[in-house]
Amino acid sequence: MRDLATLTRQALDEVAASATLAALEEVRIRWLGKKGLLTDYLKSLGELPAADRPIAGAQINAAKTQVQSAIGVAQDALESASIEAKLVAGRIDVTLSGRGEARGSVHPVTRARLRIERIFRHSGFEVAAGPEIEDDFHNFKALNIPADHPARAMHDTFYFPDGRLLRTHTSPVQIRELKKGRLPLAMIMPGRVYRCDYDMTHSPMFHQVEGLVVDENVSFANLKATLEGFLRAFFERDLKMRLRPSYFPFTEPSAEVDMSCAFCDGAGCRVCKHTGWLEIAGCGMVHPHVFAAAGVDGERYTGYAFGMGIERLAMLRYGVSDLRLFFESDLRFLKQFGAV
Ligand code: 2U9
Repeated sequence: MRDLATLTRQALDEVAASATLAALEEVRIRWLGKKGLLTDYLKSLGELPAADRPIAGAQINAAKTQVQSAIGVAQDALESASIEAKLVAGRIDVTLSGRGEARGSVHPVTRARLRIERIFRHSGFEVAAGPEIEDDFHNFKALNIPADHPARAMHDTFYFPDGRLLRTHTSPVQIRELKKGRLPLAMIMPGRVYRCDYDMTHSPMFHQVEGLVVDENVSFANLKATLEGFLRAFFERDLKMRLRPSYFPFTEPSAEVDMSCAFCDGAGCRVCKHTGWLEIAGCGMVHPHVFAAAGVDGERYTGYAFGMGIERLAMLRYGVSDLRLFFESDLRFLKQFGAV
């Protein structure tokens, strides 16, 4: 048993001297492995008289445990040291100058939208958003477009098998806002809309901004002033505006909005097809049926609404002649638009 004390000391010294995890593993195998020195020692118990075996066995096992736990402690220490060394070696110098610092640019449609939002916020409007997947009620029924209404044919709608649909205009957002019952309100709702239509001048996804103002005594004159103020701010031009009577199911009376051509100042050019005017928006006073569907008291409140296509506004503002350029992701086109 004196031998055992010497062996244990020797094993512990070797553990303490192991400078790497690999060296430590070798020590473990040499002492505690299947053919290890302490393991062999345990096997030699058979040579002892039967009466001595239990005590000797317990002593050898205690020695094994002691060596095992010393190995565990050494292993933890070596592992921490190795992680620490890796962290030190891999330290990143964040003060070094970067590579490839080319700046992206803002998409012209986004740029136009941000410009629209800034102008309306400036005159007290809030900006609201809503879901692009809508139901029949919010996209059609509440907007005075019942199932058999001819206006349904004009909105070439994408339907899901369960009857839901991709909104064909941002008007359902206004219905959702009106249903909240917080009046008066002045809001614009910019967003993506979808119509099953694709040619030179139509894309299945495009962007609209609609506006809604509801209060007591809101008038058509207020609508006209708001639109004229917006167009002048957006185009930074002393342009003229005119309204032509029109029809929308959700407004009454309704009008189409023309502005004097931003390219020729009304003199006539290719862009305005020599009329001097560009059609830019639709508008009107909120129809009583719409107020009723959204739970608004139409005896007390009146409201105006308008709608515009953001791509069209962007084309006129930035001089883009083809709608499809907005959707082709051609970097040569997109790179011409800087930061906002
Ligand atoms: C509610 C009540 C009324 C929104 C309106 C238009 C007229 C309009 C088109 C312009 C070009 C869509 O992008 S476009 O194709 N929009 O002409 N939109 S009035 O009227 C509403 C909306 C919501 C509750």
